[in-house]
Amino acid sequence: MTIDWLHDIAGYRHHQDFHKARHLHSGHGSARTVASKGARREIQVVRRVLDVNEKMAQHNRRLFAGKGVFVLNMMSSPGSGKTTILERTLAEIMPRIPSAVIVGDICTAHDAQRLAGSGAPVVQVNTDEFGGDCHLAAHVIEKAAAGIDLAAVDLLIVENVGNLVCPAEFDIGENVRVVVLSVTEGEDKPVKYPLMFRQCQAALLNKIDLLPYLDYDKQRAVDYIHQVNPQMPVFEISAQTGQGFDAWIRWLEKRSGATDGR
Ligand SMILES: Nc1nc2c(ncn2[C@@H]2O[C@H](COP(=O)(O)OP(=O)(O)O)[C@@H](O)[C@H]2O)c(=O)[nH]1
Ligand SMILES: [Mg+2]
Repeated sequence: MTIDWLHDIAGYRHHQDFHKARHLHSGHGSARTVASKGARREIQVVRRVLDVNEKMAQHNRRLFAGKGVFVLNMMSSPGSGKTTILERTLAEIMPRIPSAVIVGDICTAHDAQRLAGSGAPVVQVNTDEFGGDCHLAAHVIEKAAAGIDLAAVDLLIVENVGNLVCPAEFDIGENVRVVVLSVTEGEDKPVKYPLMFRQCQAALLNKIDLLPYLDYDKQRAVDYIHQVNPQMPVFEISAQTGQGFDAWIRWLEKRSGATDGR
């Protein structure tokens, strides 16, 4: 069991460029008074950041494929239950499917400490060391993965920084993307943040154990998800009780090629 600390990623400027450009692009504050020529230049910065990231993501994809590692990128808003889902998921699949985790947060190693109990190697990325990024970019994943013995791993799970916006824009070289939506977040997040739901191949609707205590229209949430992504499988789960986990684990095993015929 190892927890590695990744604090020093030199020369990282994506966050500042990306967000500065985004804000100018959308006309925030004084940016409206900036000449359109300047705005065009800033938009190009966004493209460049994403182009560089895409190249790095392709590099990662080749690296992981070469080692026979399947990569899952799990995303959601903060607190929807990603770490709790992963604790239970790893308890179910380890050691049958040798797995490792990269977890991103702005500060603290709390999640790595929680996940280390699974026996999986865990690398914690703290993005406050390079600008407080609200997402994990491809080159961060490459550096974090260097701390993992990929030859000993079949499944690499990335718990992205809690955010329903930015992580969806950054390919990290993953094979599959999963979004978690918890029932305490309201039904309409899929239509408010459609890119995230469009970009993912499955949705986990978490905390369904709380439904009896909430005024929550589950069918409406599922309909909103399908309005954005009509084919998306939606797994209704409770990471607290384990309800719905069989179907989720079966899907994960099938997608990762690790199925044992269950
Ligand atoms: N009732 C209930 N609480 C949950 C469930 N999953 C997670 N939580 C709680 O939600 C909070 C945030 O969970 P965490 O896994 O840290 O979310 P993350 O920020 O997405 O990684 C914690 O207090 C968890 O105990 C669930 O299925 N049911
Ligand atoms: Mg977490």
